[in-house]
Amino acid sequence: MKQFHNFIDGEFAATGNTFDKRTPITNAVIGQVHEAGQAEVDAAVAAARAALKGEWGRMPVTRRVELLYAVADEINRRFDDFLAAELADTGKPHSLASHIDIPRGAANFKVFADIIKNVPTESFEMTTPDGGTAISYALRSPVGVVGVVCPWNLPLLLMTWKVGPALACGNTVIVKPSEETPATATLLGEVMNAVGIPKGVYNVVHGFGPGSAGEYLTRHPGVNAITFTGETRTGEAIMAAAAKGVRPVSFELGGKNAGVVFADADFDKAVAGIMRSAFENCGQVCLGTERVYVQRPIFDKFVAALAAKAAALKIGPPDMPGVGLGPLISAEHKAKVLSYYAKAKAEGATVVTGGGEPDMPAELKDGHWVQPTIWTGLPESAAVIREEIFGPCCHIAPFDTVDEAIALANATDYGLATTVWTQNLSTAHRMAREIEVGLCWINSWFLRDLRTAFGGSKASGIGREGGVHSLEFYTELRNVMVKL
Ligand code: NAD
Ligand code: 6OD
Repeated sequence: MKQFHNFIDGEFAATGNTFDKRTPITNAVIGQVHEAGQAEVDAAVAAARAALKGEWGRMPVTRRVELLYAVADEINRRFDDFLAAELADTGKPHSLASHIDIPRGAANFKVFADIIKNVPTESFEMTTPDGGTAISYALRSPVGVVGVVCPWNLPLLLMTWKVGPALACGNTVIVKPSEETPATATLLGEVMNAVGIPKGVYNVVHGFGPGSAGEYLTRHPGVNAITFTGETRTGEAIMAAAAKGVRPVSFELGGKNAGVVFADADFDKAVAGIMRSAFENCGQVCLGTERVYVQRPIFDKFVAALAAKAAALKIGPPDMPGVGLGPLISAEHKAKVLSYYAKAKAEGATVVTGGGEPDMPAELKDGHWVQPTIWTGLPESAAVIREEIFGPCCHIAPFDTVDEAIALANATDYGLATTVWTQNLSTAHRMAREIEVGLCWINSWFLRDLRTAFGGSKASGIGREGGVHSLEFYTELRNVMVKL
């Protein structure tokens, strides 16, 4: 049985307390996770603080950059190990993890190594009141020990998206992976040791949120800043914890994103794009579109085309040939998604396709499978249109005008992302300006350039990470004024 140990001060450490890790493919127990208590979190914080004062804290940026490149190269060298770990933890299709999750795990180190090496700080010359000259310049220093609290949907991608810039900026980190997906954060500890990242720079504590490692870490006074990806409600709890000591937070939270398809869109590309945005990763992507609005002249044709593709998705384990839909992450999450499937029916939805559980072969019966589901006919007040489900489902409604599409897209407390499909430039730019989101994709979805700002508006987050924007969170600027 695999053991998922905490990784503290460069050592893998067992604890007396373990919980089962089950694979969503069959619900079988595949490992034991060693839950960190207060003592382990204290030890991780002490190690991370000590590392700031040691070799890591004194290391020239050029050496740090070399080490981060080495981390990326080692992830690529151990690509198959990371892939196997991610597939066992999440059950997602092999093609998805091998094209997106694992490559991004490596890219997230390289891109921020390049940025820290190349981005200058500001400098100003001024005339002083006595007619002399002064020059001011800015120094960037690390914020210190960063707590990194992660979700389960893209475990390696989202964890390294924060660890990469945090380390590039000279911080030390303590990662709290989701209790559902402990594997790749643990494996990354082996990579850190292999390439010579000093002890205490990268630490991992396993466990849950409240009353466990998540709460102990975010409440810890030795943690200087907290970066978190997960549910908006969890963000509220972490923000309350961070208030003690007035510690900064960076939050990437939930969404209830709209996909908007205009009648002039390239029809096939729009159908393919919305297929991805609604069903990729079994709908467990914060950027996904559970609300789709289609302009009336193509509404019926679009619903029929999307439904045909959704119904044809092959449901199964990661290595099944042609698989397009894996399982949901857990029995608990499956129950939540199915409860929304029931609510949609109760509220009078037309179930265009899906709406329940698929018939799976005996050996997979206990996995967390649900059907890809499309509804129409609900009022905007319906629960499945208002609340984040995080499953492979969407409601499709017709609209007539650009104004109406904007109003519908904005009628939510969230503001993470949108995907707009049109060939009319004016419409595209107007939508981009008027939809209240952090991320607007035109004729694309989840197309990423890591130099750009990433984050959500409204209840979908606080702050932006990505490119130079990550430096704003992971460093402190000190202004130095020199009177000549
Ligand atoms: P979650 O909020 O339940 O858990 C995320 C992490 O927080 C886990 O590690 C969990 O153990 C920890 N946690 C929970 N309660 C805590 C507490 N009180 N104190 C400290 N830590 C605590 O989220 P999830 O279910 O793992 O992930 C799905 C959610 O994440 C969805 O809402 C999704 O939209 C969101 N998400 C957002 C983004 C984004 O970029 N905006 C990306 C991915 C996922
Ligand atoms: O691509 C990224 O950098 C990112 N943070 C993606 C988030 C996906 C949410 O599920």
